[in-house]
This record gives sequence, C-alpha cells and structure tokens, in this order.
Amino acid sequence: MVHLVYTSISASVLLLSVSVPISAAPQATSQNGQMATLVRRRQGLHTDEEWGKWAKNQRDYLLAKYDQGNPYEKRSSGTNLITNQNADSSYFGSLAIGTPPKPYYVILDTGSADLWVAGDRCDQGCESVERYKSTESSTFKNGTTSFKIQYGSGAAVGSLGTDIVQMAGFAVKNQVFAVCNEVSENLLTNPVSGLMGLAFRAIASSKAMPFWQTLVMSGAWDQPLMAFHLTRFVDAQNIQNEEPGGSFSMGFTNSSLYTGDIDYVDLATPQGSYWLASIHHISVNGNIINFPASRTSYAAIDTGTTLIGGPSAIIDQIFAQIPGSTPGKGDMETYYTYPCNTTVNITMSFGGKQSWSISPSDFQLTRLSKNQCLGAFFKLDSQGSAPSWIVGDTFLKNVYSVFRYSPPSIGFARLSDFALAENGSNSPTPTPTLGPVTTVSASIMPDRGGSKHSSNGSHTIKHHHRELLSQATVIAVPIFVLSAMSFLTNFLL
Ligand SMILES: *[C@@H]1O[C@H](CO)[C@@H](O)[C@H](O)[C@H]1NC(C)=O
Ligand SMILES: *[C@@H]1O[C@H](CO)[C@@H](O)[C@H](O)[C@H]1NC(C)=O
Ligand SMILES: *[C@@H]1O[C@H](CO)[C@@H](O)[C@H](O)[C@H]1NC(C)=O
Ligand SMILES: *[C@@H]1O[C@H](CO)[C@@H](O)[C@H](O)[C@H]1NC(C)=O
Ligand SMILES: *[C@@H]1O[C@H](CO)[C@@H](O)[C@H](O)[C@H]1NC(C)=O
Ligand SMILES: CC(=O)N[C@H]1CO[C@H](CO)[C@@H](O)[C@@H]1O
Repeated sequence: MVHLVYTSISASVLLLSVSVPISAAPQATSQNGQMATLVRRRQGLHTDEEWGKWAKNQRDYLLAKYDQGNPYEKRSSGTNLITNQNADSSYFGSLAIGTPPKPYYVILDTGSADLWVAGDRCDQGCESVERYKSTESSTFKNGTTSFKIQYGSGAAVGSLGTDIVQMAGFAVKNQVFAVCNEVSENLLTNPVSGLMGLAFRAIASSKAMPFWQTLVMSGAWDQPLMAFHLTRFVDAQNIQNEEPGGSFSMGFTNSSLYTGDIDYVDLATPQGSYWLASIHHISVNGNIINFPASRTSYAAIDTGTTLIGGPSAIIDQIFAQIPGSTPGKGDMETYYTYPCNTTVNITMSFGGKQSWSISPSDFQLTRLSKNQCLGAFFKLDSQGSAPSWIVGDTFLKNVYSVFRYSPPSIGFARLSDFALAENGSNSPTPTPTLGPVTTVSASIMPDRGGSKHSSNGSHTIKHHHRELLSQATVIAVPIFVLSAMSFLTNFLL
C-alpha cells in the first residue's frame, strides 16, 4: 500500500475482495495538516540536513562493510513463507513480537515504512483478528507517542512503543512499532493483524527505523537486499480464501525461484523513500507507449497494492489499444472494461535490459458479465510527493522481484518453472508456530567495533548513530542454528 505522506494526495490501496471487487476502489482523500500529529518524536531535534548526512554516512559505511567482507560479524539470511489472500488481493507473512514471542500475521508492504499491529484495545476494524496485548510482553515499552498512518483506503491510529520483533530468523530489539486501537474497515482481513512496511525510513509516519532497514544497515544480511516471489491464483478454480503466497527472503535471492540474470535498475531517487523505479515504456499488444524521463514516470513498486494505478492520460492510451474497451461508470469510474475474449499482453520496461510481460490472467481482474471484463490498470491522479504510478501485485506476480538497498536498485528476474508451478496449486498455507529463538550476537552499528570505517562526520551525526543504536538493536540469528531447531520450517514460514 502506498501510504500518504503529505497532504492532499490521492493514492490507492486495493484490497479487493473476490466477490465485490469494486467496493474497495481507491478514493481520493485529503488530510490537511495531518503530519503535525503524526510526527512527534521524543527527540525531534534533527533537521533534514542532519538526516541526509546521517543517511549518507550509513550508506558509505555499508558499502565499505559489504565490499571488504566483515571479519567480526556473522551475517545471515532468512525466508518467510507467505500467504496469498483472496485470490491475489494481498500477501501476508508472519512475525513475532514480545517476550514471550507471539506470532501475528502482517501484510508485507514495500509501499510503506511503518510496522503496526492491532492492539488488544482495538474495537474498531480489528475485532476478529489476533491482537497484541502489551501487558503480556515483559519487553514492551510504551513510547506514549501517538501514531496515525493514512493509506488510500483508510487509516490506522494508535500509539508507538518498542518491543523485540522477530521475522525469518532475525530479531530486532527495541523495534519501534505502533499498537493500533482504531483501524479503518477493510484494511485488515482476518487473520491479518497489521502491516510490516518494507520501504525506507524517509516515508515512515512513525519516523522510526523500519525493521528491514535496521537489519541491512547493521550488516546482518549476507547481501543487502530482500526478494519476493508472489503466487497467482486469480485464474485458478475452486480457490480458498488463503492459498500459498510464495516467499519473502531477506539477505539473499533464492536461485531456485528464478532463471537468468536479475535485471537491476537504479532507484529513481537515490535516497530511498518508496521503492521507486522509473517506467521507460509500456507496450500493449505490441504497441509501445513511451514515457518522458520525469517524475510522472516514477512508479512505487508495491507488494502491498493489488493492482496498477497510473495517470489518467496514460491509462486512456493503454485502453485505446484494446478494441471494445470502455471507461467504467459509477463505482468503476477509474477503471476500464474490455471484451473478455481479447487477450491483453502488456509489457513494462523500467529502462533495464529486459521488459516484463504481465500475464493476460493478471490483466483480467474479473469477469463482470459473459463478455465484459474489468482491467487491472486504473486511473490514479496522485498529487504532491506521491508517486505517479503504483505498480502492485498485478505486475509483481509475473517476476521474481528484488529490493536492493545497496547499490540502491530494484531488480526483476524471470520466474523459474519451479516458482511458476506454485500457481493455482492447492496446498497447505504456511502457519506460524513458535520456536525458540537464540539470540546469538548483538549487531554492530557504525561507532562500535568498526572503527576502521569510522567516518569524518560531525559529533552530532555520531551521536545520532548511538541514539539509533539505542532505539533498535539487531540480533542476527544464524540460520543454521535455527534450522537445527526446525525454527524456519515452523515459526517463520
Ligand atoms: C501507552 O500509553 C498511552 C498513554 O498513557 C496509552 O494511551 C496507550 O494505550 C499505551 N499503549 C499501550 C500499547 O499500552
Ligand atoms: C528456495 O526456494 C525453494 C523452493 O521454494 C525452497 O525449497 C528452498 O527452501 C528455498 N531456500 C531457502 C534458503 O529458503
Ligand atoms: C507479449 O508482448 C511482448 C512484446 O510485444 C512479446 O515479446 C511477448 O512474446 C508477448 N507475450 C505473449 C504471451 O504473447
Ligand atoms: C469477441 O466477442 C464479441 C461479442 O461479445 C464479438 O463481437 C467479437 O467478434 C469477438 N472477438 C473475437 C476476437 O473473438
Ligand atoms: C577523513 O579525514 C581525514 C583527515 O582529515 C582524511 O584524510 C580522510 O580522507 C577523510 N575521510 C573521509 C572518508 O572523508
Ligand atoms: C496463469 C499462469 O501463468 N499459470 C501457470 C501456473 O503454473 C502452471 C504450471 O507451471 C503453468 O502451466 C501455468 O501457465
């Protein structure tokens, strides 16, 4: 889901339910002045410039660390098996919070950067889901700072706190997250309790360092990247509400899930915010629509959004290539319908070596009548700092996708036959069960141990490192230990 960072942005979040795909169509929303309430950090003394310097130091440190190999730290990687909910509407994984750790399902969302879960006092929008009870965790600390995040489809409201958070064999102590007591209807579908943002801190409403970013910056991962394989069930028969969703991996790419090279393109903006790639062109049944090299081509690559949204003018051009297509009316206003007997082959290019096809089954969002189908591209006229395009699962199901922190880039590769065979095949969905976690080593942030990498940054910046360190400490749990305990196969999958 792309989260609304500044005011007056219309964005999209589409968690379409199978039966009524239209009801959750994106709505323009306006939240004037909302940032003021979102962003109350306890130590809010850092300017953007300081953050910029800090981020640069982090990058340089990380580059040095990964380039030179690191003699004193154990790095690791992990996999989280995910679940495909409601025919490719959303994809969720599991994490555990607290002491003792309790598992929760969360949407894995590369389009936002906050972690939040429903709290036990949540009586709106989360009645039926598993809720976090802060009183039952001995490691919870209440930050007493209020939190609100606004997505295109609704908001989650609560307060910030810290606790130990674990996922895929990694644990981050003192992870800042929000315990929410009010969640817009339709944001959470049972059994999902919350959302794990996997974009960059720069767009976090909480201003907290995201879980993944703490891990990558501390060098906990074998490689500074994360990757997704998302399954397709939209065209399968007799599907369940929950089906196997593929996998999310941290710190490595799983070579049995893709073939050929990973085609990387630089992030459209080198300082990460969203995972932004620049669209170079789109082809529709062989007809090419070129894009200007400008902000209007920026696309958030977003696992948390179901469909693909883009500027009206280009969506019109796309459907102009599809004979018999007509703009939707009423609830379907931002969509197009087209004749179901048309096979639509759309490819997208992000300026890399290859362009990537979207399967006609993904393009065909649903059949409205015998001859009339609904297309998966919709009009999204974003404003302010929101990306012009949101490229969601409609696209991502067709590729192995890699979100690389350093060098900052997004990569796509062809799915392997093995990965493709997971489409539409009914097999059990992953279930989280708790296993023991061995906390092996505390991670090292720039000022500690790694003095040979110490930067020439100002005292302020160094101080800042420590502040962050105290906020979030990483514990890398070596995978071999975990495998031995069946941890991976049970809890984290
Ligand atoms: C944290 O403290 C605030 C203010 O006292 C309270 O409203 C909130 O419910 C607490 N959060 C949790 C998760 O206990
Ligand atoms: C890589 O993917 C294959 C196929 O899903 C799986 O069997 C294997 O366990 C994965 N490897 C890791 C390290 O997760
Ligand atoms: C889709 O179009 C692309 C580019 O025109 C082409 O290379 C590809 O083979 C087509 N795929 C299918 C399934 O027709
Ligand atoms: C598709 O169906 C329509 C009737 O709904 C028909 O007029 C048209 O010829 C068909 N097109 C193809 C390519 O079969
Ligand atoms: C740090 O400062 C020293 C001495 O002023 C200088 O030689 C060195 O190049 C600087 N390093 C960086 C990374 O700027
Ligand atoms: C729609 C789609 O791509 N389905 C694929 C799912 O996997 C099977 C088995 O590999 C393929 O034959 C289908 O094409």
